[in-house]
Amino acid sequence: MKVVTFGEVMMRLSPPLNYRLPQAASLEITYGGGDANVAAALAWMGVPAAHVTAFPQHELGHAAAAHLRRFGVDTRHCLFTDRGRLGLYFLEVGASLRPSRIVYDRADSAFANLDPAAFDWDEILKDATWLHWTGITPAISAAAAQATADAIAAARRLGLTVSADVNYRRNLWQYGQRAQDVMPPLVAGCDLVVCTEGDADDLFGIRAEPGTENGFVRMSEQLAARFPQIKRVIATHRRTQSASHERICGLLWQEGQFYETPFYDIAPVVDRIGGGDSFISGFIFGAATYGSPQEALGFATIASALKHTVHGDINLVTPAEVEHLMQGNLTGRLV
Ligand code: KDG
Repeated sequence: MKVVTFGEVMMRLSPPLNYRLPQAASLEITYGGGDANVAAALAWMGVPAAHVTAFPQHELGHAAAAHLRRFGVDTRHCLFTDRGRLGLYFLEVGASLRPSRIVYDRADSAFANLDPAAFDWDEILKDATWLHWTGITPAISAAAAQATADAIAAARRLGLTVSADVNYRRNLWQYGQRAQDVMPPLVAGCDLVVCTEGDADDLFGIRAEPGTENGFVRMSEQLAARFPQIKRVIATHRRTQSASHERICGLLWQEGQFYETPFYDIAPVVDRIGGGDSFISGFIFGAATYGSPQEALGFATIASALKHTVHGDINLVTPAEVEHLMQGNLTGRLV
């Protein structure tokens, strides 16, 4: 198995502890991006994984690439260009009733300005088995959306499994094309999607009651009817109690069958960024490792729950740590 992901990587800057941004005298640096986080979590779990992106051709771009390599990600197909900057995002970690807050500073990035013709997807994907992308990627620019379409088309030609985390970020779609027009043909090329009932409504006009099992099943059936390539739909349902207390369960629809996990309590939440990326990376790992869909879903949900206890964007947990909890060594609370 080899997984390839495609999308922007940003520098993440956070004040220490629970300081607010205007108070911060120093900012801690790490790097992340929805798609890259999936590659890094998989590489950390021992699955060959490559990330493809465009970085600026200077120390910051090279530092971001080195960060991914540190966890085992293959960055050999990344472009280094002089067409823009490294995007930044500032993260204030929340506390109690105050939720986390993100401020983006990512306009004119090397990724937004990428040249789609610079990626030879047949070459990049030639020894891969799985392509994963998120809805963040085509939101960044028309060029990024074109490159996403090219990657999906090559993956289909080469017989890869294609997955997407639909992840509709309304505030990112600013380049003049509508997500409602761009996303459907991209999602049509996917075998597996992560999708919430809210995103299905906003993007595809699919109505289903949010946050309920029936709503999830109804949504999944409608997604599969509209996009016949889709065979599996996964999602988490969350019950956010406070900035430091989350409850999540996993749901899977697979060719007409429905699976779910219990709710897991996570308290205290150390870092919720990348929880969704950990869910899909866990599912990719679980689907390749276990015979049963229920086990794959269980692995994904516990991997995602564990991510909330790990600082940074990337889920640095091992299969053994997840499996230990899958074997019932938990009390309903992951602390
Ligand atoms: O899923 C985590 C991402 O949101 C984070 O890594 C930053 O890619 C990012 C984005 O665009 O918010």
